[in-house]
Amino acid sequence: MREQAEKGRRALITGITSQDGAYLAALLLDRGYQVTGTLRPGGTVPAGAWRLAEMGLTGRVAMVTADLTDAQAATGLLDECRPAELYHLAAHSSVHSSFQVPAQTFASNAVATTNLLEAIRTRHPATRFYHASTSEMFGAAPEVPQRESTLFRPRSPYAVAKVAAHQMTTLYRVAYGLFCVNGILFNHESPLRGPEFVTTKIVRSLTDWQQGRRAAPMALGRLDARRDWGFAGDYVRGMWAMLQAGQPDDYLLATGRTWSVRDFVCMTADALGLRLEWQGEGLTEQAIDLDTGRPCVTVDPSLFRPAEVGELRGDSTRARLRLGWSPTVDLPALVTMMVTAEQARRG
Ligand code: NDP
Ligand code: GDR
Repeated sequence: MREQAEKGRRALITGITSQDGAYLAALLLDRGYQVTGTLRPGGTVPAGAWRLAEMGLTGRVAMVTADLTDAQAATGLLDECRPAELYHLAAHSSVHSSFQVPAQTFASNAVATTNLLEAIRTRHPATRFYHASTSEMFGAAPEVPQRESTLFRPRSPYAVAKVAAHQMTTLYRVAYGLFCVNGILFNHESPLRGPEFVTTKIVRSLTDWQQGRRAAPMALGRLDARRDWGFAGDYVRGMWAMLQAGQPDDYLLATGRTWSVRDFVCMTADALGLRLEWQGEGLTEQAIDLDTGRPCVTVDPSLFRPAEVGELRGDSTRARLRLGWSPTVDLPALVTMMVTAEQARRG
């Protein structure tokens, strides 16, 4: 682990308005860092500004606007901020919508990462660089659980772009000896998770249903998809630990357990006191609310992806052994946390 004092150390977080950006900024501020975050150009209020407000971070972090797909802007950003640690989180992060905008996704996720790596190589080689890699890169890999050594078989434009960024990050470590690491993070959620992702969609929709604010059933895509879901607060601790290690390397963070989307619906219903019964199968499958006799969950094939990732389950032994990292929140506790936060927001 590094010995230099953390107090006053400069950290730069691209995409600070992300779920992870908000948790990471809080962690770094607690440790005495000076934190700067990037916003993307356009719009007056960034989509994720509410996260910084919920975490009490508004005004405690410096903000810089930068288009990271522009190489000069990336270099200018590092010249201005001179970070000791750069956490690169900004990305087109929705797998589903990446099928609609593949070229934009590639620019945001792969080209932007390359621009930051070039800025480090040419002008700021002491900067330690974290890249937000993802379990989605494993895609159709037959190996379960997945490890750092598992071959990538990406199944979306998002994942293809992340593989490119991942391999570029590894290349800059190997070719130039820079401190560049990939954190291969499995799905992680929290009360700050965006509504475009299935966990928040389920929590919000079923809370609406339980409170009588929703009459129409919630339509979902693949109920059998299985994910290894953890808590974002645990995962940002792992990101930080990766940049404190003696040597740069890639690390996978996961809980090691996998659950289906259907399981997530059942846990959320339990947390809300809803009694569900599943009926039908395939496209006719639905969950009936036993108290009203009406369907509250149905399947909509328009929500299926052109290529799906069936099961993800990670083996984080390397991070556990070398970084001392382990998750502290299991999925039932995470669901309770998300439901409780959603209820509190509604007063
Ligand atoms: P979020 O979806 O919460 O936020 C995404 C961030 O990227 C926001 O700051 C957003 O800005 C910005 N952004 C969105 N689209 C673009 C774009 N086209 N170009 C540049 N910036 C953009 O992200 P998470 O916190 O969930 O994830 C953080 C990072 O980790 C991402 O790179 C994601 O791909 C990766 N990751 C996430 C995992 C997870 O389970 N959460 C797992 C593995 C990897 P704005 O506020 O303006 O919308
Ligand atoms: P994912 O997260 O694609 O894994 O990417 P998401 O929550 O979108 O999907 C998880 C699984 O649920 C299935 N699903 C649905 N998904 C959404 N969004 N909406 C639905 O209605 C729905 N019904 C079923 C999906 O098909 C999928 O199998 C997230 C993002 O944070 C990425 O940035 C990150 O890299 C990966 O997690 C790890």
